[in-house]
Amino acid sequence: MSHLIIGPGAMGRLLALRLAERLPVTLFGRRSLPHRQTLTTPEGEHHHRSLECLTPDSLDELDASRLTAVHLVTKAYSAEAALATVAPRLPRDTPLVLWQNGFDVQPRLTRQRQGPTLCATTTEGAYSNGDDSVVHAGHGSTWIGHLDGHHAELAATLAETLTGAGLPAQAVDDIRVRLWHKLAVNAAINPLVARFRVPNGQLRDPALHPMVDAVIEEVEAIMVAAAIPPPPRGFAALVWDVVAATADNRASMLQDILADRPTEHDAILMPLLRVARDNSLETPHLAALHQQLEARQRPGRA
Ligand code: KPL
Repeated sequence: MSHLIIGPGAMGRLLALRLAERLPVTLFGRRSLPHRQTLTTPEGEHHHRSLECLTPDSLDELDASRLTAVHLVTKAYSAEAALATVAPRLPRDTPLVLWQNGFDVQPRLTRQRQGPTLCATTTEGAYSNGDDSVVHAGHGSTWIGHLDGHHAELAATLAETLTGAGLPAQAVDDIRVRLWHKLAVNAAINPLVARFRVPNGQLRDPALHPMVDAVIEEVEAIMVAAAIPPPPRGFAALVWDVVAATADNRASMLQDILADRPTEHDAILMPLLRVARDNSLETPHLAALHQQLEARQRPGRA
């Protein structure tokens, strides 16, 4: 039995290379990648492995009848298009795991798909070091589950598989809450570091700290309206803990801006702005951040 990873970015390749130490794995992406890939571990070891890498042109080679699970590890904005390329070849009951940031594709695909659809969220750190090399920058944890708590056995099996492959994972029945907590962290950190082009830790500077606090305040009110329970020490502690733990990191949205790629601002900010609108909450800071990121992506932008 094998796993298909759709999306050969840093996280997709980390997943593929870790799983490939124990199971057959196929990687699918829009463009071809070298089959021979190197994974550098957080301990500085280099693991070399050959992966089956398919593109839309070679998709006929996929043996979908043997798939245990498909992992969709693309950016949120390209998830549905990437899945649509492969979906016609998959048995309808193939389990799918969604690894996207935000809370956009998850409810839609969970509703639309016939097969079991789980969501995962992770704190594993990885970055790409060229087309044939990925660096596992730091160990983290992964949580996996169905938005309505279904398919507990499947979530447990997949968590066990990931853990066995060196990515400690836990099956949970509250993945919806965990995704919203991650969304709160991403909303407070990503747009601001992208706007000011600074590493996460610089948000602690006196000039930027109040801006983060203002966003957190809006997010807190939205979470109350959305009936999302706060994390044990509250949203502010959660955000500032992540800022401290990832102080030297360039957040994913800043990396997207620097590489002139689209950003995930819709997937991260729109779920919050929708709850705010539906509950008549004033969220000037979140709205302004969304507007700035949206303007950057419109044709003819400055
Ligand atoms: O998830 C992240 C991201 O970069 O998208 C954070 C937590 C902000 C770490 O950089």
